Amino acid sequence: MPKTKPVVVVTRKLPAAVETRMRELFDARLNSTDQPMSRTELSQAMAGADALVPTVTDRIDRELIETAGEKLKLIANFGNGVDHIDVAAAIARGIAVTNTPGVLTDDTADMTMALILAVARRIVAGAAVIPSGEWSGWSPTWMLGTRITGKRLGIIGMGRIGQALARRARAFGLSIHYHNRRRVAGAIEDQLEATWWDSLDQMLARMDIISVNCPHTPATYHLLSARRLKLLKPDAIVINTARGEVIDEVALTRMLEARELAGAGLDVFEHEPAVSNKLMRLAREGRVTLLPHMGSATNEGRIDMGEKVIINLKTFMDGHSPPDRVVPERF
Ligand code: 8YV
Repeated sequence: MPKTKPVVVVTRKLPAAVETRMRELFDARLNSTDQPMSRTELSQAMAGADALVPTVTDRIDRELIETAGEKLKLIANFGNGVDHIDVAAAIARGIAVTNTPGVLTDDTADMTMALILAVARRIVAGAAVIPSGEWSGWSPTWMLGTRITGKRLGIIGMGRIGQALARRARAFGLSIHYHNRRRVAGAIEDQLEATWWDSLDQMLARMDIISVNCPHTPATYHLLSARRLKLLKPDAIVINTARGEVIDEVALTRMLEARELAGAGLDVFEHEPAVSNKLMRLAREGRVTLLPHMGSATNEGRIDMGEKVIINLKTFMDGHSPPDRVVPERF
């Protein structure tokens, strides 16, 4: 008798090639409508599945994990960040958690660089002029932005994405500074010509551009607090392609409104998908650039992420340790 395939519930619609492979390998329960699952639907899925494939839009908290059935042994996240999953609760219940590191590094670093340029050089406001039909011609003092060459970039979180951003930023003539829990290897620092700041406060006070590239964990929640944001120079800009929760968004908005900061480029928000009216107003005024969590949104990236999920599922189902198991020390 053929062995029954493991039941794998996927909470959102994934690229076609990924879904096809999942159907071949597993009893894949796919989401053709792409409507996020309700809590009840998630709970039902977790009660009957062998593995769950959630995304950043699913909140897999302790309460939900407690409703999991005996069968559920793996949460194979489609995405790198796992702050929407109570990993400790899952592990305590004997459920392994995996993620998809590495494959979205370059795309996210590209988008971070794009936001730096967009904010400093007013690309979004400029791009709206011609379609509006209101361009009357060039002027020496119009649409002036800020030169990025020679400026200081302070990267918070020098992991894969922080380092990929540093490589790009150096090519644009920015000097690289970083704050990280641990100083990175000397060889990496040398290669990136990066200056380590043990004190985040001291780094903040001296940078022209700050980019948040660390994961959201209990230790990084509101790392850029109201107090720390006040340390920034009034002509500084703040970029975030990591997680909204790392910045006190209310305090950031207040400072932008008061012109205590030059601008911000945000791809992530504290209460996604909700974005405050105040931030939206600042965007309409061309003072901030807001993107709808697009950092890793490339066809290639999403296929690579799906393939990572499949490798994690398959290895686990075959009785081995999956390559991207999230271990408590790492989150
Ligand atoms: C993903 C991300 O698109 O991987 C991450 O941590 O933030 C995004 O780039 C998202 O997580 C998919 O679940």
